[in-house]
Amino acid sequence: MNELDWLKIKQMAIMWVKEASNQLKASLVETIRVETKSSPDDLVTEMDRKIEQYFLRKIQAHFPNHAFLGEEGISGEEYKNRDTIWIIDPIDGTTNFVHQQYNFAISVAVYHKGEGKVGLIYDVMNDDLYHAMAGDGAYKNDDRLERLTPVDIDKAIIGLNARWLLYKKKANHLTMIELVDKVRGVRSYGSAALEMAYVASGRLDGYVSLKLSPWDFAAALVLLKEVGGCYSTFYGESLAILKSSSVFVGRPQFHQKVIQKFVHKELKS
Ligand code: 2AM
Ligand code: CA
Repeated sequence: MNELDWLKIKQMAIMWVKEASNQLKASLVETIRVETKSSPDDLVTEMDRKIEQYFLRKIQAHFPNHAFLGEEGISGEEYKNRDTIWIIDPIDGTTNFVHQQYNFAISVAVYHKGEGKVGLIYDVMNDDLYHAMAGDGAYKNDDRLERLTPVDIDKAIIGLNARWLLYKKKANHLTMIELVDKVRGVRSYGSAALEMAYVASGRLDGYVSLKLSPWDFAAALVLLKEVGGCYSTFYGESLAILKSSSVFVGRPQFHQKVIQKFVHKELKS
């Protein structure tokens, strides 16, 4: 197989995602070991590590020249100098996985020379696969997603974690509060990847987080690009695919308007 046959790569990735999701579902009936990482709210389970290992083994076996970056850091630092990189979150929404057994996703992206080629976000419990390949459109299962159209701020529903409304030294809680006040509704599902898949499929009009990592957003950007969705940091800067940062995604025009109205005002004051 040609190493850069993106359709084949996408099909293989889908097969692995489905197999990994079976492992995750089977684990829900067992007692899962849970630990904390950076804070008491930042959870990791043995399943996060097991699923990441599973993908790493598959990718090493089939694409030994590709690099691998996963949330649990099993691959180390070797990802830096390769053209093609797989960016994987084995469980996005680990807190939901542990506490609710619902609203968690597997997120898989393949980037080549910095460009998103394949993006998959799999809603495990609903059996909904959001998938895209560069230039080929984005899909929810068999349905092609429509191009996103603009929406007015006062008619928009956005995804936002309520913690960003709290006062913290570096956070922009007043800007967030103002944004929450002006939109029509705010939802919080607890899985950044799923929430951005909802933006790509039109269920949400925007999603904002003040801190995400590549594995949280890499696949979503591939989907969003295919439907004309906009993405940047919350300050309107381009996202660097291998760096953690704030992330703001949304419908065209709505995205720019929010940055102009709320963020730029805050930066000037
Ligand atoms: P995770 O479950 O893969 O850690 C929760 O609002 C969303 O933010 C989830 O998608 C979660 O991804 C992500 N997130 C990123 N960094 C986080 C952190 N340090 N603690 C908790 N959630 C984090
Ligand atoms: Ca995760």
